[in-house]
Amino acid sequence: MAWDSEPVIITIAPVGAEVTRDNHPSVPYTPAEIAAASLDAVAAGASVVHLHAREPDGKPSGDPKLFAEAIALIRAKANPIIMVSTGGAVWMTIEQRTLSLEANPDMCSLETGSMNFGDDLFLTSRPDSISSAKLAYQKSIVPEIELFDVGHAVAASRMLGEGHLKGPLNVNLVLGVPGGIDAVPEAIPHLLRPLPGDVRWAVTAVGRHQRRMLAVAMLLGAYGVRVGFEDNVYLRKGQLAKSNAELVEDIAALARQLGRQVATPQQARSILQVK
Ligand code: KMH
Ligand code: ZN
Repeated sequence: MAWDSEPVIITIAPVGAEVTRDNHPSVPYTPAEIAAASLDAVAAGASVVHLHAREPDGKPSGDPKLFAEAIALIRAKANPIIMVSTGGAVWMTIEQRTLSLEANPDMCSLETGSMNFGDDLFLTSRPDSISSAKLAYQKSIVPEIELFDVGHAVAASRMLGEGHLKGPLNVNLVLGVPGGIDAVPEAIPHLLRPLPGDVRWAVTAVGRHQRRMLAVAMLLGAYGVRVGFEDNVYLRKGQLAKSNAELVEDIAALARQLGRQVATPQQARSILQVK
């Protein structure tokens, strides 16, 4: 398939588990704030929303009620694909991380291995990964595999061969997390090498690497790219983005300049085979 034959799917990750209001004063915490930031981002061109939940004081949470509240507010006004995180925060147990699957999302992120994550350990054992995938499929939730390093791609390929994952795989190459693969163009083919040819791949890059690596990804034919405060709060060097939506507007404009159309939620559902 030609690199530009399909519109690019923009995922908005409005809040992760690490970013705080010390990094950006508008990091959304409550379900209402997360939903509002997501809806603005969808209006700007995002077609997938990758969600984490926070307590009102900003502490990361696995509480499915918080996820469900944000999801209901988003679905009341728009129809993006809703993806919940099962990566959660580094200190959460796998049980806490997978509670989000109870909130009836369309998709979920899924880890297939462990790593250093900054100064912390981010642990996902193979049995935990297999049981999380099983739980997602039982609930008809489509996983997106988060590949922070090449061993995660090898592990995903093995899980696919064993039937623990269903093809075609959706993967997100996460570049530049300290402890994972670095954010360089060469990382992309390196992460894809262990995977089958029909894999659908998207790219996330953290911090200052975001815009460059997403441009490379779009030119190489990635199905999707991700922006949002979870990964980066800057529009340009030294210039904070006004909002999550501004990051989406910027990457959507870049996509068009590079010759890629931007997918609508309906097109994203058809490309990713999500009902
Ligand atoms: N917060 C990171 C430790 C995911 O959403 O699946 C994990 C993470 C990945 O954010
Ligand atoms: Zn996440």
